[in-house]
Amino acid sequence: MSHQLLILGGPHVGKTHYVGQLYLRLTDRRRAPQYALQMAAPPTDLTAINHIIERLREGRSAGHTPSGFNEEISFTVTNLQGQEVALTFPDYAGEQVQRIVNQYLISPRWQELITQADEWLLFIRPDEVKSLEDVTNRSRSHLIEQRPRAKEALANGELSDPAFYIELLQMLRYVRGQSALILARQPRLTVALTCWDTLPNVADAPRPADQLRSCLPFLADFLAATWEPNALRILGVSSTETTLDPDMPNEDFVDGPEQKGYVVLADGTHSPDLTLLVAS
Ligand SMILES: Nc1nc2c(ncn2[C@@H]2O[C@H](COP(=O)(O)OP(=O)(O)OP(=O)(O)O)[C@@H](O)[C@H]2O)c(=O)[nH]1
Ligand SMILES: [Mg+2]
Repeated sequence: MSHQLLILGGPHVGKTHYVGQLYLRLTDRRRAPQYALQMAAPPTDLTAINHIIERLREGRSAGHTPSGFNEEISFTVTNLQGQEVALTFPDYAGEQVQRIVNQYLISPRWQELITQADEWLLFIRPDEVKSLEDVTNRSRSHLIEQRPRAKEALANGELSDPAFYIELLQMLRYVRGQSALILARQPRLTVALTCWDTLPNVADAPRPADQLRSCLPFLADFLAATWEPNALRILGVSSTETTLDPDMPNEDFVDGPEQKGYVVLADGTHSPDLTLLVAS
């Protein structure tokens, strides 16, 4: 069995830090045996993750993935049933995904990745969702006061965040040759709400599905209407548990970045097992 997973997300949503922390979890000899996935064949080429691993070990954040980077990290893991799962993470600059939506262009490699994957892991960073208010998230009575902002967005050809994610998912399904009228069963979709530690209202809304509904209600409705419930997961993740500085080392990380980070499960409980985001 080969599970192919594609990480999707715009710029600055936490893709690279997650992949770095996942790698460190899988290679942590002491704790790795307790995780849902174990490394079976480590990546042969560490070029794409060397930089992020180095930075995490120093307790510093890494920068933006350069636009022409496009490295892929591939490794094989086994799940608790002993089945092998091949994970391929393309580490690309998030602008590439924005370009898919803004320019309606998909490179042959992206087309291949989108079509071959049996799971899409869509990273959304709620604390950076812009509140461009429109009829999808506010009642019409509020629209008068929002007119200047809406005018500016229109002039810039700017899509609101819910429109961006819905358009992206519709385009990806189209590229796979799927009709928008049929409930999506394949690929499985995992929406990961990233940088969970930055969210102010988790005490009131501890479940990731509720957070999605509060920050992107239009997208939450779209997913409920278009994805088979069994093929849809909405989870949260904090890869670093805190906001790291690019220059000032965080002393806690120097003792082991693999001890930081958690996944927020559907019921709102936290697990230190970062592999749960990619485990089937
Ligand atoms: N507070 C907090 N910050 C995080 C977390 N994960 C990532 N960040 C920060 O978010 C920013 C973006 O993270 P990246 O992993 O570089 O994001 P990316 O999606 O790879 O971004 P691009 O390479 O620009 O597409 C960085 O400044 C990270 O330090 C987290 O779990 N919590
Ligand atoms: Mg990156």
